[in-house]
Amino acid sequence: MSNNFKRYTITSALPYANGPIHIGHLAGVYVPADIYARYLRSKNQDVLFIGGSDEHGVPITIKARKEGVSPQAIVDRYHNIIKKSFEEFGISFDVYSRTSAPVHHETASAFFKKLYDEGKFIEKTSQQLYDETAHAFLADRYVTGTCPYCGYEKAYGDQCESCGTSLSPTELINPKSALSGAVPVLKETKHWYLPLNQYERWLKEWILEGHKNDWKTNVYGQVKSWIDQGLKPRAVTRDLDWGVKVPIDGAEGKVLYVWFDAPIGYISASKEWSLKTGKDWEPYWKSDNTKLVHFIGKDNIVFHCIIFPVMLHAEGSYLVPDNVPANEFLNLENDKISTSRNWAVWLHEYLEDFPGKQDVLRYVLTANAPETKDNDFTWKDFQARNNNELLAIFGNFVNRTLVLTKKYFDGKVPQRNELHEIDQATLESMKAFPEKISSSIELYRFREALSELMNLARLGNKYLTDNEPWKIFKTDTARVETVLNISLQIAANLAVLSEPFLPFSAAKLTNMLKTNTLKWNDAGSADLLHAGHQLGKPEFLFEKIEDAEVEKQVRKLLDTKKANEANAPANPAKDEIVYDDFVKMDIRVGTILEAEKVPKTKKLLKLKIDTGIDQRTVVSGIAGHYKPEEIIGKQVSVLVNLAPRKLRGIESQGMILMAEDKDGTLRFVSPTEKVSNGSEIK
Ligand code: B3M
Ligand code: ZN
Repeated sequence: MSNNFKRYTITSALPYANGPIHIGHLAGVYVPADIYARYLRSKNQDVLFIGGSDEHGVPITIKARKEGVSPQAIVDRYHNIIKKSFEEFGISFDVYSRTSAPVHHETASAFFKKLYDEGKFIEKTSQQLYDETAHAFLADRYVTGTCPYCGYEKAYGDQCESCGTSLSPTELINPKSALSGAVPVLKETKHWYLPLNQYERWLKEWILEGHKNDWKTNVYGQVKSWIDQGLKPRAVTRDLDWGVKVPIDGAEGKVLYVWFDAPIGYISASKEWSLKTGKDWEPYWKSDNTKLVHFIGKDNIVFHCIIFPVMLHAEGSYLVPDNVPANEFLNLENDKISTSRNWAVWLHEYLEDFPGKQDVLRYVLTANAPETKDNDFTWKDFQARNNNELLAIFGNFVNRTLVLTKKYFDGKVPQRNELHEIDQATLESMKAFPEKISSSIELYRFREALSELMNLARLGNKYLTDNEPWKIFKTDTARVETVLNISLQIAANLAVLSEPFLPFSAAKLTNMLKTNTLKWNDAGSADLLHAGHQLGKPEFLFEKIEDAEVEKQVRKLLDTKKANEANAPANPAKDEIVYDDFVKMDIRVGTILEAEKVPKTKKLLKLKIDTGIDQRTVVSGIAGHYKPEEIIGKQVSVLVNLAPRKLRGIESQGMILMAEDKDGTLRFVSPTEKVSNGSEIK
């Protein structure tokens, strides 16, 4: 570890307490943060790992309105669900707080008041969007509209989730109130703004110069484009009633903007920790020899790399982050994870369906972490990684080593006798792993670090398999003693080095080896277990995941998709037309006489249709919906005056009208009773 930091403050994005945690949150933020915290503790570093619920903000009040309950009821429900699921999943926070706590309201309003008293804000009266039906100003997610930068039609008033641009509500095109659906009007109101533009030079110096080599490119790139676009003053108050009240006269009915108050939640959580432990929180936020690291998802970069650091710098007594290793997004079965569409694997449900398998999910989410680009989680891959990696390599190696030691030496570590070349080479390789894994973790490359850990398990597995101690026990017991001694040293190294990634399995292995005092700096040694040391009872670290278990999960997602489609609103009507536009189309009833697949295509059928006018060929993209043999004789609606066009070399003279259902299924549009071919559809 090449630095002189005396302590580490690790923050993880405070999840909105308006829903449970899903695998996207874990992969993006909480598993990497936990690996980093556990690793540093194993290196005997002084760590403060902070978590908590973000309980203000419009997403919560919108949910409360929808359910007809108070925002406090919403946050109480989800704060407890989230906190419990983190605990069960082994996210080892030193404190897990919440921004509705009094300590946070005190801390956040004092922070605001200090900046206000020192004149760090700009006070501005402006026209804001107002919903006259709901009698409410429309801040942030209370208003949606089209993003002026990328055209995304469901952008929020404070941020476009599609291109990440932070917005102000009046920038939205065709804004619509999320409260009443009304088109908002403009109404005068006063707010306080953080003049980010005044800190441009400082930000350029601190980040663009100071961190161009050690911040991840996805983070550095987004920050640079933000600064290059030119920073503008940012409103830090809102006309809302749920949040931290603005602590100055003339601000009745106003609260701190959630993204002003939430990051201060890290500080108030530290104060809460301080009250519980008696330790002083200030060095973790104010001493130069503290390393502050924010773990977040990419949609939070601007708040953690620009806005919150400007707040801390403007306040004057705080550190700014040494690094913000934001991850990209994790998708699920090739679709964006979405709370509103329930397209997610919820942590609390995972823990119910896969009890005791926290480490399997930690492993898969780290191995597939979206560290530099969005990545995908599939249940097939989850099963494969468990069965082919954790079970077949790590688990198999450990189990064979322990079972053989029990069988041959009554569970006592045998002595090491004369070393063969393979023994020396193996021990040499083993020695290098702590540093390999360490250096990847220090660079926040947790996927890389994990694959190195698995390489150590592979080394042990190969060493044991190549030496086949079970074949030579009777003829060369001394050799078996050496082979198992070395295998046990590798197992003991795995117990230490796997702890940050697989804490539950590491604890089990540590218990089997009876090595609970070992820490990171002990790893690499070939003498972690001395001859004669009594081991515990061997037990399985992992078990096979059967097809049925993952098929159940995939079915659950497909049912969700179907339910979404069933509830999805029909597409909005197209622009209005006049009667003359309609009468141009000549639609007739026809009967399908012949049908065959178009070779080398999956979608096309070639049909021969009696239109009552003539018999003609029409090529139609319905092969995925109808079998040729099942549609002969069916009556269909045919647009007969559509200009002919060639499809895969076949001239199609018209088009069959199809009804496309929400799930994409295509169905003929046919008369309910038989009519003559050529009947006009009007
Ligand atoms: N509540 C999480 C999000 O944007 C947000 C993070 C706050 S960290 C201070 O989903
Ligand atoms: Zn956009």
